[in-house]
Amino acid sequence: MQAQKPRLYGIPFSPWSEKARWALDHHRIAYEEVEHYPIAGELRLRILLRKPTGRVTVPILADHGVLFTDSFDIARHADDVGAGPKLFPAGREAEIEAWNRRSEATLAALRAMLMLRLVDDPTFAKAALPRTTPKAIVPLLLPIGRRAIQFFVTKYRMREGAETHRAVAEEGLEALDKALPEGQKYLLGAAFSYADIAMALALQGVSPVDKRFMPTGPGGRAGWTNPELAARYARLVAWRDELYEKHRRWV
Ligand SMILES: N[C@@H](CCC(=O)N[C@@H](CS)C(=O)NCC(=O)O)C(=O)O
Repeated sequence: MQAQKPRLYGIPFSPWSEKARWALDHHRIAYEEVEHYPIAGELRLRILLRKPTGRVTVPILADHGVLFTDSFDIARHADDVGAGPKLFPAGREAEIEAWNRRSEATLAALRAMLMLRLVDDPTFAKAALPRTTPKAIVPLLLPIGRRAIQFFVTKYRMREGAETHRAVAEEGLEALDKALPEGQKYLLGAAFSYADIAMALALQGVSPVDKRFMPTGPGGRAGWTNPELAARYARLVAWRDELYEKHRRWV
């Protein structure tokens, strides 16, 4: 009998889910993907995690009865069981953890900037409705789409510290810029590691990666691009693109 594959609950266009997918694919781990739909899928996650209250997020990896509920933990697990070169080289764990914290803060700030910009945009409200919604009733359901986005804005407390998101995002990008002097390919120096994956994905809200690698979410390229930051950090976007071309394998 074939052993059951691990299941990855995730959102195809979410940078957090992509971090987990990249680590699993790097290690050639076979898994089954289960698409999570924000809001509509919340109850299923609560049942899976047996967590009736508090915040639930994806990615989640269910591997033979063990649940890994954060992209970082999924990547560590992939490194423990996988076949590819280590993404967490011995002795560098603390450094990688610090880059991951920076990636989280930068991404959360960029996501908040993006959503607060689009919360009143009717096209974005439309994208929050299930893809199968009959065209004729879309206009009637737009207020629900809008409420769904507002729920998301509240869930991640995006309005709190609305003035600081930009500074937080810039701090993360500046740190990355300093850590990668001209010609340096990897954050830890000689080898590709999870620090590179974490920070490459932090750029998803500056300028999304080519759609060969992952889809761009609701709002499209224009919505996900921050033109000013993309121009200022063009060198980092180019670094990210090169990293993808060289290291993003998929199964
Ligand atoms: N620290 C977590 C953060 C995950 C996170 O923020 N996930 C968001 C990504 S947009 C999510 O689950 N959104 C869908 C939802 O809230 O329903 C991780 O790295 O896994």
